[in-house]
Amino acid sequence: MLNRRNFLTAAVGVAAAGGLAACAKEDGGSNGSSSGGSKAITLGFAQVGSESGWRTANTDSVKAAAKEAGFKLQFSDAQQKPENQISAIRSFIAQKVDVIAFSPVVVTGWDAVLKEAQAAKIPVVLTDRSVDSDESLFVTLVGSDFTDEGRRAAKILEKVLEKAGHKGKVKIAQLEGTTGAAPAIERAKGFKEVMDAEHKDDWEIVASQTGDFTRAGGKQVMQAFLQSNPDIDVLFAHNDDMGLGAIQAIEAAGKKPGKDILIVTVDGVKDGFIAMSEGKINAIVECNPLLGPQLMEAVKKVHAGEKVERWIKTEESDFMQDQAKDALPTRKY
Ligand code: GYE
Repeated sequence: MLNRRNFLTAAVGVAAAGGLAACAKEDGGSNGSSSGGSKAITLGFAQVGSESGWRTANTDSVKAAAKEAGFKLQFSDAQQKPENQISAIRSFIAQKVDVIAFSPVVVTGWDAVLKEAQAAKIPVVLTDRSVDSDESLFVTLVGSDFTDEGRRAAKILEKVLEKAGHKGKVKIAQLEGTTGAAPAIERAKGFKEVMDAEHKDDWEIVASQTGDFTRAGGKQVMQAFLQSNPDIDVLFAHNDDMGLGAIQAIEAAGKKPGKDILIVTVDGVKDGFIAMSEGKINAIVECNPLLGPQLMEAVKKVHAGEKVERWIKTEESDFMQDQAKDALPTRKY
């Protein structure tokens, strides 16, 4: 995974990867027509699935931006299964696409297939989620800093607790994303970092389990949490969808989401903002899914053998409940 510490080492990899992209170009890598003019870039994109509102917005953004850029897009939906993504990438290699982009479901298990892409001289661009593999195996990552999102969630929770006038111990339940996925690992890590540094004596995570980033998962796990820990003060959900599922479970248990249990989520999709404007979510840490334009820009450069940054990040904000109503009409996803 990328972090500031290994950024320099990563920068060295860029030169090599840039050379690789240039090779792919010279080889004529594309399977497009032989009309002689500039051929459309063929991009193979292996998406995670359709587990959340965030993912739907991300898929729409990728498809629209590829069209806008004039690329031929080979799109595959892995239904949250890494093995489906591996098959999709192998098929992109067999088709000799120009560039492969993918959002890895989990961080591990990619070395073999990434080496196959490298051997075929097809550059790989990661988007949204990162991998644990050697950084020479991909050119860049277009996506958010999930560790920072976890930190931001903890910092905004301080404000939420203050606003609610909560004093003393804070019992926190955490709904984790898909086990082994970069956003699940890193959001938990960032949150814990702030908690350990600043709230060691008053905050405690009393329950933490995966809800697989889905609404159904969030509802089911929250039901179990409420049974084993009826005195939860706070829910930190790694995405809005799990938070929305949990809200149903909280209401079914006769409690008021946003009051009896304070809720902080990540993403900022429209349904999350609606729940926040209804007082059911207290704060949202935004994670921008509209990565399409930046991704296509990176793909274009990589294909042309130009240098790109190792990590292309997006602008994000945090929202408290009292900002929800004003922000809702201008939300783009
Ligand atoms: O937060 C969640 C989605 O990888 C950032 O995946 C993405 C996460 C997002 O399912 O809603």
